[in-house]
Amino acid sequence: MHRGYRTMDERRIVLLGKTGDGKSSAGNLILGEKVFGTECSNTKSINEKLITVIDTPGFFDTSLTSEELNSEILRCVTECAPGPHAFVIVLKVGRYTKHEIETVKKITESFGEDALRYGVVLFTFGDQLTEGQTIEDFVKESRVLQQLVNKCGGRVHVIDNKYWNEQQDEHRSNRVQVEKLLNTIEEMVRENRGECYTNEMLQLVDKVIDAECKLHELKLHTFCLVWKQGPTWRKDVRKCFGGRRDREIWRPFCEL
Ligand SMILES: Nc1nc2c(ncn2[C@@H]2O[C@H](COP(=O)(O)OP(=O)(O)O)[C@@H](O)[C@H]2O)c(=O)[nH]1
Ligand SMILES: [Mg+2]
Repeated sequence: MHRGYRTMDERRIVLLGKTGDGKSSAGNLILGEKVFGTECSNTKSINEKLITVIDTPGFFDTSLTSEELNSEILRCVTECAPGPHAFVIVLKVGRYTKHEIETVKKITESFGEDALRYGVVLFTFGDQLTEGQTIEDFVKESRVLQQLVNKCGGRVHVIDNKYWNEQQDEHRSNRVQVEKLLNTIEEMVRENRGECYTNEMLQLVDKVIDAECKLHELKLHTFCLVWKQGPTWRKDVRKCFGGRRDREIWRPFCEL
């Protein structure tokens, strides 16, 4: 929950794609630190903006039922309520097979075609591009890929997590490419007038988180008031709530 940071300019980025295509590695690269692997989301301040990256398991490539898939998605997107500013679709440079087409189809089925208004395609394994080939050239070779990139407003970038970390050539440098990716996201946020992608489920999650935060603040406030009243009050309050240990909400009062 990052409610406390809400006053700062925040960008929430969700990484989507197949297992093994480099989502977690791309997340680490964007945040400049090895955080993904075990974690689901992480936030760093970059260029005076809070960048939250939400990594996802490869739920689009498993045999989950649509109900299970939705609950997995819900678990992950809870981290970015009321919604992400960017869906980064991570794909490997290589053959765009039926499997990849299926993955992209599942993304649009789960979030709606509208999600691509917030979409950026990020290719990994960039070192597999042939000499002098740009990512735009590579995309042009496949009609389906070109269609996907077009639907994402032409937004496409490429990194290579293994070979481009020390490269000086700006086309083959992760540092330069991540900078470009973040600039593209900024431009997209401007085009979308600062709005993030949202849907009913995300809005509901947002409301629950807000309610939890308010409840927490209220409990803290009441707890401080009782504490200030001195030992007699504390004893009485403890007596009053002592038998209600079953509910988490009363626990601070039991320990007064
Ligand atoms: N050569 C190369 N290997 C990569 C690249 N990105 C990820 N990998 C490797 O591919 C494997 C899967 O990467 P990971 O980030 O865990 O993929 P995820 O399952 O989508 O999160 C790991 O062994 C990575 O080191 C890349 O751009 N180039
Ligand atoms: Mg991963």
